[in-house]
Amino acid sequence: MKNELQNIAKDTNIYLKKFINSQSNSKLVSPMKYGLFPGGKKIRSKILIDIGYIFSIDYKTLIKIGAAVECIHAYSLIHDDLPCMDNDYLRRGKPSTHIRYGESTAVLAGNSLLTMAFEILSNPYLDLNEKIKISLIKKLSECSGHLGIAGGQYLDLNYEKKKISKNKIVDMEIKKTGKLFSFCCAAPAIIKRRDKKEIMFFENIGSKIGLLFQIADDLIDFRGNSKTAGKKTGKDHKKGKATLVSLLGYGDSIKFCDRIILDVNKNLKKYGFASMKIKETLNYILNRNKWKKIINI
Ligand code: GRG
Repeated sequence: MKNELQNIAKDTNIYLKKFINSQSNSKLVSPMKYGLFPGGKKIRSKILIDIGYIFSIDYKTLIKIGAAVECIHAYSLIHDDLPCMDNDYLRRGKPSTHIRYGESTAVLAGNSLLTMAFEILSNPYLDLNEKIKISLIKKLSECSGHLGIAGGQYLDLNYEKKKISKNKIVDMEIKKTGKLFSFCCAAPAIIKRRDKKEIMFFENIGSKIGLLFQIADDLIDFRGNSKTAGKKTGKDHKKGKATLVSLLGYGDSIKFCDRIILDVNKNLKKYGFASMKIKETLNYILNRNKWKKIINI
């Protein structure tokens, strides 16, 4: 699992570097690369590849689509760290992009990564039918906008220091984090021109996996140490963030995650052996030993 994730990260980074280097240079290339490399688990690309496996989709095609997803993800991290958002100075074990390059440059580098995602999806080197490419672009823009990541981030900031219900936190976390995972799970079904119902089915699976991933991330913040996490921890509590971990506590959050995994596995049962890879990834996300190592318990 770890080797596979490392290979996916390596292949995604090679493609992203090749893509950026094929363009003319500009002053924003350096902060864009700083936000993209090195680091980043590429878990979203892994999920895309796992679901792509169910549909027998070519690995290289998935790597290119994953590269687009990683651009949006890196953009969200750069903006998330800004003083007007979560105001974090450390990301992936190094100073955040705005600390290294200044705020205005970080905003513009983030914006450029957002548009680069769509440059990648519309590029002729992505060997897919034009209609499929438009459907992918439509889905990724929907997942990123006011009903997806941006809308979720708005709620996350708005809920600070307030008493927020479990359903509202789940909705916020699905938008902020889950929607990008939804795209990763729906993209293979879109590529294979499956019907709307099946695409929705996979989007739903993605939302659940994203929620699981966000809770795991919150658990690291709750009990993790900054050095191993590569970012400042304990900040959710200080900022009064509304998270499922702060509402349910550590033990019930783990139980909540276990239920998500059971539910996703049950849903994917009909895809038989081909769903084995995604099942492994879910266990990796909530691997007790991994948490033990990260949070030093
Ligand atoms: C990106 C469309 C868009 C809008 C910007 C700033 C913002 C609005 C959204 C922030 C969303 C955000 C930061 C969600 C948190 C998701 C999360 C758990 C991040 C950590 O992901 P990892 O662990 O990071 O995969 P690495 O470093 O491994 O890539």
